[in-house]
Amino acid sequence: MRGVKTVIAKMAEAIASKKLSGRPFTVVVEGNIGSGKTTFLKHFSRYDNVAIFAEPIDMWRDCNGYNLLEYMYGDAKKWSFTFQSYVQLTMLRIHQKKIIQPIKLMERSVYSARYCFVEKMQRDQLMAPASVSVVDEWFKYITKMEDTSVDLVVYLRTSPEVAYDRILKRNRSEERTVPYEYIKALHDIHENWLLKKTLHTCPAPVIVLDANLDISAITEEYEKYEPHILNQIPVEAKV
Ligand code: DCM
Ligand code: MG
Repeated sequence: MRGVKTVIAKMAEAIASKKLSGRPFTVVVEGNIGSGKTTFLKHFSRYDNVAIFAEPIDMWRDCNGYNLLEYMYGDAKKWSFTFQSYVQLTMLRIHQKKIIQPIKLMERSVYSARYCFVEKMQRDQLMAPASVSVVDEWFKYITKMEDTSVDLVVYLRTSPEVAYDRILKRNRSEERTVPYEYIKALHDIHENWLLKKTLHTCPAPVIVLDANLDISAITEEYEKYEPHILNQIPVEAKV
């Protein structure tokens, strides 16, 4: 009888561990606008064991016909709350997506939405304190009730100048009015959140990549960090 109890206890323990619960090793790619997240995701699309989820920007551009991204950049005071509410919903849906692959690679997360973008809008008073508190109540509920856990954060670290230059070059219509100061402030927020760890909380260990490198050199940088992502080698271990 005792033996059976021990076996059951051991099984319960194993089921509780993420391997048997079926949760994939979840990696989120974070970084400033223009830091090269899409290029990073493209690199990993060659691996069959990785399920890739780009940011749902097409949904933000077309919420039942409304381009919320355009509204937000056009009149931030009026639309930031609406936009970030929809970002939170669409990001949650990606966190919830079930996959068969052992590794899940996501572009951004509910965490950067709250800790970087809502943070910036709050500081600029583009979102009223009451609106921020509504976002926060949803955020607390979502992260408590749903499995939004993350195993690894990949921080694509750029200088604000490089990120801004790339934004100008890619010329996304909604982002035409984004000033350099906005990118610099978002840079500082990312640095404080993921590098200095002085802002909010980090959802997982962080690896920092030099994302200033141009396209010809960046593959080598990606490959250097691949073992952490593909083989789940702990961040502290040298690769
Ligand atoms: N964005 C935002 N708030 C978020 C996430 C993204 O305002 N929570 C904006 C920043 C960019 C665009 O959406 O304009 C996403 O582009 P990228 O992936 O290049 O950063
Ligand atoms: Mg992108």
